[in-house]
Amino acid sequence: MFNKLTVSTMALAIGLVGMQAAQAKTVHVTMTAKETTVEIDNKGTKYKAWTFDGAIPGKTVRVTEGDIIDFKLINPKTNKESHSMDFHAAEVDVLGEFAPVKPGETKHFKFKAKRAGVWMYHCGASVMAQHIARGMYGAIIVDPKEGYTKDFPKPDREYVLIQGQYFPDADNYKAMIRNEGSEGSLINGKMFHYDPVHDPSASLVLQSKPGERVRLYFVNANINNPVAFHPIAGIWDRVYINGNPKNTLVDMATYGVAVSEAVTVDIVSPADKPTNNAIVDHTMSAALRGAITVLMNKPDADPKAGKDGNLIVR
Ligand SMILES: [Cu+2]
Repeated sequence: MFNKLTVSTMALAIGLVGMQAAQAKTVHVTMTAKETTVEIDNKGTKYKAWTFDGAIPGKTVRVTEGDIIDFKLINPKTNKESHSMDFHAAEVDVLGEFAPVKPGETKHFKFKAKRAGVWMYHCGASVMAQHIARGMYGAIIVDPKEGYTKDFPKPDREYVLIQGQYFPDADNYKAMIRNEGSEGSLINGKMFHYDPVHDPSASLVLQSKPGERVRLYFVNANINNPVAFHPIAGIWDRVYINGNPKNTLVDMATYGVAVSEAVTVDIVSPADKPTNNAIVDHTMSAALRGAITVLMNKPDADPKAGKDGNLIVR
C-alpha cells in the first residue's frame, strides 16, 4: 500500500504536471490563401503573387515551447490553385496535415511546438518552387520555455527579416526550377525594402538606439540560393542556429543560411556614438539586387520600432 511519502510524492508530481498543463496554451491561427497583386518594390511595381492573407511574407506566428497551435487554412473558392501549409516547427504527416487544400476547401490541424527555435513556414502545394517564389512563406517563432537567461539575454528590439527570390515571370515555374530569370532579392516582400541608400524610393529602415541589443529572426525563403548573412560594419554578437539558444555561436562575421533554414542573430552597436549597419546577403548577386537592409543606431530611434510584437516593418 502507499506510504505517506509515496502519496505526497505523487501529489507533488500531479501538481507539477498540472502546472505545466496550465502554462502551455493553445494558440489559434487562421490564414487565408490569397492569389492577389502586391507591390514588389518601393516604386510600387505590381506582381501577381500567391500569399497567406495577402502579403509577402505572411504574418509571424509566435508561441512558446510546449504550446499547441490550432491551425486553419482557408482556400477560398475564388482561387485557382490548391495551397497547403508546411510549418517547419511541426512533426506531423506530410500526406496528412500538410496535404494540399483545393479552392473552396478548408484544412484544420493541430500540432505541439515541442522544440524552441525560429522556423520557416511555406505552402508546399505543387509546384512548390512556384508557390514559394510567388510569396507563400513566413516565420514561426517558438520561444524557449525557460525564457531569457544569461546566455539568451532579453533583446531591446526584435525584427523579422525574410529573404526571397524574385522571379518577374510568375507563371514560368520551369525557369524557377532551373534557377533562371530571377531579377532580384526580396526582403520582407520588396527589393531594397529598408535601404534608402541604394533605392531613393525606400522610406523604411530598421532602428535601434546606440548600444542596444537587436535580435533578428532571419528566414532564407529563397527557392534555390543559400544566403551569406552578414552585418556590414558590425559583428554578430551571437548566432543561435535554428533560433535555439542551445545552439549558440559567438562573434561571427558571416553565417551561412541554407535554403529553408531560419536563424536568430544578435547585434549590439557601439554605445558611445550613432552608427549604421547594412545587413546583407554578402552574395553580391543578391545584395546588389535587393538584399540590403539598413539598421540605424541613433539616439532618437523610434521608441516603438521593433517592440511589442511589431516584428515586421511595413
Ligand atoms: Cu500555395
